[in-house]
Amino acid sequence: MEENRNSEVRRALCFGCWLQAGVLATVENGKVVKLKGEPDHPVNKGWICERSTAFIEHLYHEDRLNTPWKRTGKRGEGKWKEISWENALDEVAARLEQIRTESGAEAVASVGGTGRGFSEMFKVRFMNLFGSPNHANAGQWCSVVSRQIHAAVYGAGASRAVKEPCKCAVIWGGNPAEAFACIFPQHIKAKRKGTRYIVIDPKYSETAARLADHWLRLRPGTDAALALGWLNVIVEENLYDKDFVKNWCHGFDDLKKRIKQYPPEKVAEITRVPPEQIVQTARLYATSNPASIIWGVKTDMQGVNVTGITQAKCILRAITGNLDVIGGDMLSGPCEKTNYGALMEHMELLPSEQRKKQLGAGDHKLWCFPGYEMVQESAKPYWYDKGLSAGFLPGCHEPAVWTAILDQQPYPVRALICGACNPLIAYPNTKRIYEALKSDNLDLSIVAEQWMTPSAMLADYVFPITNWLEHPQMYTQTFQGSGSAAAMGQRVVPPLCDRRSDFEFYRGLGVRLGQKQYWRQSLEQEWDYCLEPLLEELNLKSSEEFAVKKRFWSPPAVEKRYEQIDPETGKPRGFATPTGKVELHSTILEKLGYDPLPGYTEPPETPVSQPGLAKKYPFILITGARFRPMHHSEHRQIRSLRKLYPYPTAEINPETARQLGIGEGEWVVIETLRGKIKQKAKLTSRILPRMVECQHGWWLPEEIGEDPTLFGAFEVNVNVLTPDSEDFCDPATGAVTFGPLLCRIYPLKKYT
Ligand SMILES: Nc1nc2c(c(=O)[nH]1)N[C@H]1C(S)=C(S)[C@@H](COP(=O)(O)OP(=O)(O)OC[C@H]3O[C@@H](n4cnc5c(=O)[nH]c(N)nc54)[C@H](O)[C@@H]3O)O[C@H]1N2
Ligand SMILES: Nc1nc2c(c(=O)[nH]1)N[C@H]1C(S)=C(S)[C@@H](COP(=O)(O)OP(=O)(O)OC[C@H]3O[C@@H](n4cnc5c(=O)[nH]c(N)nc54)[C@H](O)[C@@H]3O)O[C@H]1N2
Ligand SMILES: [Mo]
Repeated sequence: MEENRNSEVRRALCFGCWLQAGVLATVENGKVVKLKGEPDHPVNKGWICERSTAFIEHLYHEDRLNTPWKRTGKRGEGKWKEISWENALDEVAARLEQIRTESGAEAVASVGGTGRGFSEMFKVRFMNLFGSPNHANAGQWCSVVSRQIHAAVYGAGASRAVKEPCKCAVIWGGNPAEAFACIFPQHIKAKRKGTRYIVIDPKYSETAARLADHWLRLRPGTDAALALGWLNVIVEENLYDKDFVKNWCHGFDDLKKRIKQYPPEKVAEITRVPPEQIVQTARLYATSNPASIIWGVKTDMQGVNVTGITQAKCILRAITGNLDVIGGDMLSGPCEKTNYGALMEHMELLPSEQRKKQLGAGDHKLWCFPGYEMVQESAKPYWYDKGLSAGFLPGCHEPAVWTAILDQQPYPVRALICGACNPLIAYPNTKRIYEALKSDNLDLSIVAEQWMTPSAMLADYVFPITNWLEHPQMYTQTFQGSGSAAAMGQRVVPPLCDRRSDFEFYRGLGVRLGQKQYWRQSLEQEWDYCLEPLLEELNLKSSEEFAVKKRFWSPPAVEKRYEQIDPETGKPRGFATPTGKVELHSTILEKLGYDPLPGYTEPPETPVSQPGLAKKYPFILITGARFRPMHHSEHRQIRSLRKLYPYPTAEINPETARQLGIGEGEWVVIETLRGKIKQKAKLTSRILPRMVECQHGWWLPEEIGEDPTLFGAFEVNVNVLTPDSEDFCDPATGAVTFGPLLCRIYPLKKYT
C-alpha cells in the first residue's frame, strides 16, 4: 500500500511562534498528513511543539475563512455576503482612494501584531506608498520598543540566545520554558555545562524552577530600580571594565551620579528583593565574564519604566565588558546578505510632510519618526547602508489610533486596515477599541485574517488568508532585532479554497492604487529578491532552492566589531551612535527632550502609588504569562490544543483563595478600575498571596459571535482590565502597561 501512495516530503518553516522551526511536511495525494521537526535544522534540531503539529488541523479546520466576506447588516450583527477577491479589492481600493482625496492619506491607519503575515513588511510598504505614516503594531509593547532603546544606546540590537562559553545568564522578565519551548533545551544544556542562571520574576516560573541558581522575586514593575541597584553595586565595588568604559563609553560620570541614588538598601525597599541578594547577584553577573542578559517581554510592557529598565540593561552589559563578545551579548544589525527592512518597505518614499503627521510623534518621539530619523542617521552608514528599520518601525503610537477614530484628534482616522492581529483581544483597553471599531467615524474597516475573530466580527470586509503551509515562508531574524539570520520554507500545499497570502492582499490593493511598479508579480519573486545577495554567494538559483538545500543561513560571529579598523577612515569603527560610543548618557534621548539617563518611576497603579485605591483593589495584577500550547489569541478553535488547555486561568495563592472562599478550578471574577472578567482559579504557591496573574489572549470561538457577545471578548479577555491612557505610557517610546495594576477578586458564584 505504502509504495502506491503519491507521497512527498516538503521542507517548511513553522510560524506557530516567531522562532521559525524547520518542519518536514509529508503530503500524500495532495493532503498534508504529517508534520515533524527537521532533525538537523539549526533552530530546533528536530524538536517541535504540539502547536506546530496541530497546524494540520488549522489547515483543514471547518471554521477557517475560505472566501472574502462583505458586511450586509450593522457592524457586528454577523450578516455577511460572499464577494469575490477582485470585487472586494476594487471596492476597498476605491474607498481608500476617496478617503485619501477627502481627508489625506493619514486618515488611513493600520494595526498589526507579532509579524504574522511576513513581518509586517508588505503592509508597511503599502502604507508608505499610500502615504500614511500611521501603522501601529504590537512592537509598541513587545521587542521593538526595547530595540529602539538599544539602537539609541549602542546603535544595534542585542542577541537573545545563550551561547557557549556563557558563564552567567540572566533571564529577566521572561519564561522561555513556556514561551520558547523549542529552544529551551539550549538552556538546559548550558546549565548542565555550568552556566549559572539568575531569573528575575515575581513568580516562581517554570524557568525559575528549572534553571535558577538565584531567583529574584521582585515586586512587579520595579525592574528598573533593581537594574539601577546592580549598577550601583558594580560601580561602587569597582567591578566594571575600566578599559571599556574609558575607551568606549560616553557619559560615565553622569551615570555615576545618577546611580548613587540607588543604593541596595533603598532598592530593596522598592523591589522587595533583600539587599544581600541584590549585592550577591550583581557581583555574580559582573564577575562571570562572559555573561548575558536575555530578553524577556515583561520589561517591554511596563509603561512608564520601559526606557529606564532597557537603558539600564544595555548599560549593565556594556560596563561589565559583556558587549559584543561570544557568550555575552552580541550586537546585531540587519542581515548583511539579504535585501530587507527599509529596502523592502520603501520608507524613503514616504514624504517628510507625511512623516510629520504621524500620530503620537509629538509625544513619543523615540518611537516615532523623530527618533527613528536620529537613530537612522548613525545606523544607516554603519550597517551596510541599510539602517535598522524593518517592518515595525517607526510605528505611530498605538493608543493614538483609537483616539483619532473616536475623538477625531488631532485629525480624523477614517479607515483601518487590521492585518494579522486581533486588537480587540490582544491590545490594551478592549472597551475603547470596541467603541472605535463600532464608531460611525470609522468609514471603512478591513481585516485580513484566517478566522472570524472578535475583531473581524466588527469589520466591513474580511479577507481570507493562508497559513504557513499554504505559502512559501521567508524569515530573517533582523526584524525582531535578535540576529541576522535568514531562513526559508517551502509552500507545502497550494492555498485551499479562495485563500490568498498577505502579500497578495496588499499587492492587490497597491496595484489598484497606483503602486504597481513597486510590487513584484508573486511572493516567490519577492523572496528571490530578498535573498538575492545570499543566493549569489551560495550559488543557488532561487529562494525555493534555498528552502530545499540550505534552509538556514547565519553569518559567522564577529566579536568586538567596534574595534575593527574602518579602511576608509583608518580608525576603529566604534558604535553606530552619534558619539560613536556606547551612550550611557544618551544624546539622542537628550536631544528629543527626555531624561538622558536611566531612572525609576513608581508605576501609576500600585499599592505604593495609590494606597487609597489599593484598599478597594487590594491585589497586584500581572497578565499574559505565556503558556503552552496557545499563542496569544490564536488556536482556541483547534480541538487537540483546546483539550490541553480548555479554559482561561488566573493564578492565585492557595492562602488567598482560602480566605476568599475560592476553590481550585472555580470561576472567579477579576476586576480593575476598567472592568471585570472571569477566569478559572488555578491555585499555586508559585505566586505571592498579594498577587494575581491572569492569562491573556482568551476568547471562546464556540460562543455566540454576534455583538455584543463577540465570542466572549468581554467575558474572559484580560485586556478588558488593562489601560491605554497616556499616564500609563512610557514618555519616550509610548510603551503601554499590561501590569502591574490593581485588582480585586471574588468567586463568581457569590454574585450570580
Ligand atoms: N494583557 C496582555 N496582553 C497582551 C500581552 C500580555 O502579556 N498581556 N502580550 C502582548 C504581546 S507581547 C503581543 S506580541 C500581542 C500580540 O497581539 P496580536 O498579534 O494582535 O495577537 P494574536 O493573537 O497573535 O493575533 C494574530 C492574529 O493574526 C491571525 N493570523 C495568524 N497568521 C496570520 C497570517 O499569516 N496572516 C494574517 N493576515 N493573519 C494571521 C491570527 O488568526 C490572529 O487572529 O499581544 C499582546 N497582548
Ligand atoms: N506559548 C506561547 N509562546 C509564546 C507566545 C504565546 O503567546 N504563547 N508569544 C510570543 C511572544 S509575541 C512573546 S513577546 C514572547 C514573550 O515571552 P516571555 O518573554 O517569556 O514573557 P512572558 O511569558 O509574558 O512573561 C515571562 C515572565 O515574566 C514574569 N513577570 C510578570 N511581571 C513581571 C515584572 O514586572 N518583572 C519581571 N521581571 N517579570 C515579570 C511572569 O511572571 C512570567 O513568568 O513569547 C512568545 N512565545
Ligand atoms: Mo510579543
